[in-house]
Amino acid sequence: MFVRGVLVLLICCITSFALGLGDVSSGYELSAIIERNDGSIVAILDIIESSNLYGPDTLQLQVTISYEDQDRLHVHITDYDSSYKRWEVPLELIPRSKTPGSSPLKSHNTLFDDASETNSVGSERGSSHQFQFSYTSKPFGFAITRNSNKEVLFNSTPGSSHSFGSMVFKDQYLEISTSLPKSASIYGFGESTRPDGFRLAPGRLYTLWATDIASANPNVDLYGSYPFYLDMRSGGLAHGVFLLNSNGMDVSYQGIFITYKVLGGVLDFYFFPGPSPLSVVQQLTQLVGRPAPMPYWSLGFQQSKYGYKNVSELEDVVSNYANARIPLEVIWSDIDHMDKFKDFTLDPLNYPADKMKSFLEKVHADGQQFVLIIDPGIKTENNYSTYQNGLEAGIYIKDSSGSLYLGQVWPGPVNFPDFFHPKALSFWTSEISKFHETVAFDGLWIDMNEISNFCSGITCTLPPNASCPRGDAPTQCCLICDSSPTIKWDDPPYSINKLGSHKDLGALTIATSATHFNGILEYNAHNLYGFSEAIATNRALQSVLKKRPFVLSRSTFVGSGKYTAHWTGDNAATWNDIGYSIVGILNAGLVGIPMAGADICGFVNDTTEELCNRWIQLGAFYPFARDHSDIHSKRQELYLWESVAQSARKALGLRYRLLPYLYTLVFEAHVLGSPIARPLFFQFSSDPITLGIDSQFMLGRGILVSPVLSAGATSVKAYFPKGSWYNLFNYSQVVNAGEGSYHVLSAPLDTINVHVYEGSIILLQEEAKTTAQARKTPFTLLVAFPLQSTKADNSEPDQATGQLFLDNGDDVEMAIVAGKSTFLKYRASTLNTSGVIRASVMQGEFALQKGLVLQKVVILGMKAPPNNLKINNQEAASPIKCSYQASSHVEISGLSLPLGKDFILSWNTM
Ligand code: MIG
Repeated sequence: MFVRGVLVLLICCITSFALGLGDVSSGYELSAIIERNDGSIVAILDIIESSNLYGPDTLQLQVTISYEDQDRLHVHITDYDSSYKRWEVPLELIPRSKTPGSSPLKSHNTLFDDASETNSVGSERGSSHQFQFSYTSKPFGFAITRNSNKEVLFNSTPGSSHSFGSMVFKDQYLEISTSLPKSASIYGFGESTRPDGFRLAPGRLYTLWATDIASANPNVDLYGSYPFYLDMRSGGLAHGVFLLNSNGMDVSYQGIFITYKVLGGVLDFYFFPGPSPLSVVQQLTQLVGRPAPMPYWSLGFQQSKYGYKNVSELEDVVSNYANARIPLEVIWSDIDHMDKFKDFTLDPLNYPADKMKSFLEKVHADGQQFVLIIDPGIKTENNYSTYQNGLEAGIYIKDSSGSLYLGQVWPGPVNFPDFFHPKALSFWTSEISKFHETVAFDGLWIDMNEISNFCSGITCTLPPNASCPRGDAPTQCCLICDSSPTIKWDDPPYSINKLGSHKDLGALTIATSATHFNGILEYNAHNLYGFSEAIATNRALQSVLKKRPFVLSRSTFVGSGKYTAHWTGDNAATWNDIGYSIVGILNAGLVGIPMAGADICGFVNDTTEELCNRWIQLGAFYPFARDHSDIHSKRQELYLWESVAQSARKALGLRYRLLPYLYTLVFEAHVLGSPIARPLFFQFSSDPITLGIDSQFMLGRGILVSPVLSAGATSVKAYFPKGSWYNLFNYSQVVNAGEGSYHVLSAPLDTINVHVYEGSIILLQEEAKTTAQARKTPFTLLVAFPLQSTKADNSEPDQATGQLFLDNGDDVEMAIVAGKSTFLKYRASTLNTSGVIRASVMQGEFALQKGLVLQKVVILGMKAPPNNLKINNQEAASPIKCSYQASSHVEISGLSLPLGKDFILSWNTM
């Protein structure tokens, strides 16, 4: 060990460019640098000394550096020989242009108060860029520095400590590193299950290769791939780094550096300056696409199970929810309804079309919804019209011999639609449309899209005369497969750490030598399959339903959020998994997939009463809230245990009251990219304790959720950043956190702690069985002031702000449009003995047409009951009542203020 260290040191002292131990290549040197008219810089690099490890080096590279916008620096590195085509993520998936256009970020960033605030923090905004780009010539490396404080954020030049090697660029292997200060907190590189927590732990390798492996398995590459990280530096400044590359990769985080080892494509980096973590996500989603608008109903509670045997089981579940007085919005169907697991079919015995029809009529009449599953594998069967239609359209993926790639999933032998094929969308839309005539589903669930395959083979064929799938073991491969790699795409020189054990790229999926339209290799496009299916499914649903689509996808990529919601896959019913779920949801929100959830009560294994009880308390505050379990697991509908039912009524009751707030977050996500569920540091980035907190999370800016995540506990130790926090269930049990502190809160079995933060204004409605019913109830405006004003002198008022967005809930467009939606801002302030709440309407017509009314105002943090209450400068009179409750909580009831009109409510406590 010792000798080795000395050796490395000597080598790098003698020649800075000779290979160090562990280096793959000597790196490149700058040969020319050109400044173009459009302000971009092009650098030409030559290899210093070529090596053959992992294949021959690309001898000459072209680096293009451009500021596409104040909020985005783009560094693109590819082969200088432009006739040699390297793979890049197609523009159809992530549309991007080189010219800075008018930015939606700017037109919306005044809607939500801190969005504009955070964007102005960077002092250099307005005229110049937030970053500085610099480079070293030999070996070539580049650095990105934050202009405002000269902090180096990214630096790929190997340092004297030689902790990482030079940049490598080959056909099937790219390597680049950046140094980091030890104090940086790094987040991202999903998707995997993270016992370490949300903040990355030094020493870990993150492998990005979409794989159908249960999320119950920690620290392995799961269903999605997110080559993005958020970097939090001291003082709370944030920036983001996105490597727009869909190839398989290993990302190794070593505390003081990150190394990417990528199987192909180009090095296509985007740097986002923040400087707040929220603005980083806004900047990222401005590039990759803003999250899809979600139908209002998708915020309701949803029940699913793999293994509902027939229509009457579904009926029972729905009516049991009603009988137990637990809200149920959506009933789901897994692959159980299919005829022998074929997409777009119904099992004639257990799910006959006529029974489904009358079941769904009732579901819809009761204001509820129905979502069902489709898998990508289409059974290769002669009389199966879906299969034949796909054949005619010629849209199936091919193997390396040019035949259709034969895989095996639930129905047995299948071909897979290629969603890159220009004819795939019309095929998919037509199948969805025809099936919708039989089964009036409201949304679609796309599973198995990694793509999952029960066989692993370069080419597979059907065994003669054998039954496939085997009835006793349907998941066992029954095809005859040749799995000896014949070409370089099946067995690249560098092996990523797939599943933690360097499994073949083609294991559990299709061969990487398989081809899509135009010869696109699965090798390159593998991580994008779920993304491409989500786009097609979203578009198909929209044209069939003529409404806002709801899609739930298992496999996702950065940018998928523009089309789909996401769940974290097959977790387990354990106390560990309930905790991991928060990190999974935060990781999706970080890359623009804010509508995320985990299977409530756990998917594999049998849940327990206590676990399910705690899980519905937490799950009630997931953006996407669905109870789902495996065919082998015991039933876990919430009404099965009285304690769970009671918790569900209580926690979901609050969720339904919060629907206007949650829906406004959906809108904010759609126009700005902001996550719905956020880590605490998104709001309190200058408080370093928040950087490590992931057993609690926030909904938007104003609500903190502090669940119980361990067995037997009846209290929870929770961190409260500085200020006053009010329990949202009863407005009492105020936590006054001073400058930020841990508090032990009581959490008996029926209780989850949910707090609202000072400075927030939140719109509430009433509890109801469905979101449609909840939408008919009157509104309450909740205003939270600090319990004790912390302002030093008496001249500055305490402030609170909030917003409200409302529309039909399922129009295709979600936007502020006259007559179609309502958007309001609320602002309140209080000083000494007087206070005022103002509603300013940006669009009010929709709310006026619907006759929506504000009936109650709750003010928290009042030292004394208000006196001299005035509404629009008129003395408030009967039936308006004002009561002062415990814990400085004031309730003004009997109001009937139209929601779509401005108002001023003022008081004086003298
Ligand atoms: O091979 O459709 O993650 O939610 O219940 C398993 C059956 C296929 C995996 C999904 C899970 C779903 C299950 N599916």
